[in-house]
Amino acid sequence: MTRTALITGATSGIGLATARLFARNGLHIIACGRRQERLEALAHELASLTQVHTLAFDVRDNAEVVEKIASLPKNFQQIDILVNNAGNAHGLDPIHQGSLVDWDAMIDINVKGLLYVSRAIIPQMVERQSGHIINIGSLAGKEVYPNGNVYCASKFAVDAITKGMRIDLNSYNIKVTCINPGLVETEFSLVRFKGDGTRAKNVYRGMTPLTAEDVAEVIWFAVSRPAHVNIAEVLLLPTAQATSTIVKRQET
Ligand code: NDP
Ligand code: 8X3
Repeated sequence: MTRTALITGATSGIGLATARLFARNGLHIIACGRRQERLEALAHELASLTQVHTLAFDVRDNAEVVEKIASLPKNFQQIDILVNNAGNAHGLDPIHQGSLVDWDAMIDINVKGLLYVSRAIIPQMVERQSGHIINIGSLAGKEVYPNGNVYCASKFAVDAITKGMRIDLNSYNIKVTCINPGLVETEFSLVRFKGDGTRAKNVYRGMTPLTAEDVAEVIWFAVSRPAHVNIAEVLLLPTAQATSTIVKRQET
């Protein structure tokens, strides 16, 4: 039977590339995000490849998360793969100067939002005793870098939640995977720097970052393994990146 994947943050970057790759491989897609017009464009783009349903909601709003998932039409109600990808960094400030609005956004989206979506979907996987959860963590969830403080904390939380899921869901035959990328050029830095395109571009200056498609390929590899294989976690870096702070750049 064709599997259905629900992908959060499918309007941009890693989530969008994953939706496209999953669709090319015939999976049915539930594409989520807040930007309705982008979801509609994606549904239109993928319609000739597979069955697509879109859900526009903010992962911060648990009532909306529950309502939207409950609204799925019958043929999309069974979710076999959950890709918890929605998230961003907001700001890059030392801890004593950080914005509380930015801190709330990162904790509410990257941590609580991932939990809300998971809580709404995992019970059906437990009942069926099958399913695969892919959490998108980060290199920032493995090491802390200057001014990364709360973003790193949110991704360390994703790492801990992933490990907790794997333990608690072990007896239900549910796979849990964490994909941890380093620098990926998406809208991520544009969001982090509040639309400042020059600052965002500078993050990737003089080096070749990962693309969203590079990450999507690893996600696809994880979901396409045989039933007895779980890719527990992957750390995926651009060749030019050794750690969060050691990046080889060609300076011009
Ligand atoms: P993008 O900014 O390109 O994509 C972020 C996605 O998250 C968008 O689709 C956005 O959709 C969605 N999103 C953000 N906030 C919310 C919200 N409140 N409710 C619902 N959806 C939301 O960034 P990336 O593709 O790079 O990021 C995807 C994931 O990858 C994130 O978890 C990020 O932390 C992680 N990551 C990114 C790295 C990078 O260098 N780019 C490296 C390591 C990890 P919309 O705005 O339509 O709601
Ligand atoms: C995104 C990668 O290094 O900008 O998680 O934090 S980094």
